[in-house]
Amino acid sequence: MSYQDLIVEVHDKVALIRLNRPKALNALNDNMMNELGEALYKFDADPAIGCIILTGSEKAFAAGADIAAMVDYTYPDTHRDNYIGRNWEHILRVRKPVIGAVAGFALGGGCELAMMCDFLIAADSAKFGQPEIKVGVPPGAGGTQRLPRAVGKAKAMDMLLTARTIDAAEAERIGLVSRVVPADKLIEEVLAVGKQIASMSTSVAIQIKDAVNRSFETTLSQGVSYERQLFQSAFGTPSQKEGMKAFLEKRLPNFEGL
Ligand code: CO8
Repeated sequence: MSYQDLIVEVHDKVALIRLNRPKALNALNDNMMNELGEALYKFDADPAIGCIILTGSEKAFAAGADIAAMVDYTYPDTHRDNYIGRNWEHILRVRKPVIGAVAGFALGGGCELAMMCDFLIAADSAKFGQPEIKVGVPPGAGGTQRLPRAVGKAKAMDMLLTARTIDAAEAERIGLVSRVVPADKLIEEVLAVGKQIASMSTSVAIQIKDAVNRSFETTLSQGVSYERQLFQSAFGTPSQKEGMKAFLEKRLPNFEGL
């Protein structure tokens, strides 16, 4: 399948989706978000894929929602068309792991989209920010909700209210990204992480992702209870049999198709 605003590649069991509107620093428009949903659902349903990477260009992951497309919107337009809600959150329905690989700008809706990934690996060139206040709007794709959950209230308020941009080192220090790598090694490093994840049981990866995401929505005791059910049910799966037998037989496990 070919796309207008995405470039899509497959590397072994890892799908790499690149946002591709270079002239607008990957500003996120309707077509791109629709295509992103299509690509994500296609790879999520593909048994040959175990991990998905979402990235942009060297200059920008995405510099925000497309301001030129939004400037003349009215409230009746945004409300009637369910702006943002209709096509920005496909990524949240993907069951397989999604890694965000961020180089350059991840601003506004770009930072919000990045935060919808399961975790982020940043190039040392990455810059994160929620500058919506400078263009006269609050964030609309989860910035006021996911940023404080990721980095705490103080840093989130600071970023959201001042519109300041933080660099990759600060993003790693405050827990917004899990690792920082040299910009020229970003894709190579993230592909290696994706392949590591895809080499293990995809079913178990899906369960882990589901349980971690639940921890943000439930009480501790409900979350632990859910995890325990997953753990106990694992003893009815081929992943558990293969993984534990391989350990005792001192060989590498073969999780192919699991
Ligand atoms: N929307 C549309 N076009 C953009 C955007 C954007 N968000 N960002 C950059 N561009 C365009 C520029 O207009 C410019 O186009 P042209 O060459 O035709 O003039 C081109 O990309 C290159 O940009 P610059 O010349 O500005 O490049 P610089 O390197 O000088 O600056 C910056 C880079 C700092 C990233 C600068 O472009 C900038 O500040 N961009 C806007 C950042 C911003 O405010 N983002 C938040 C947007 S609002 C938002 O995301 C709301 C999210 C709500 C949820 C989602 C709703 C759908």
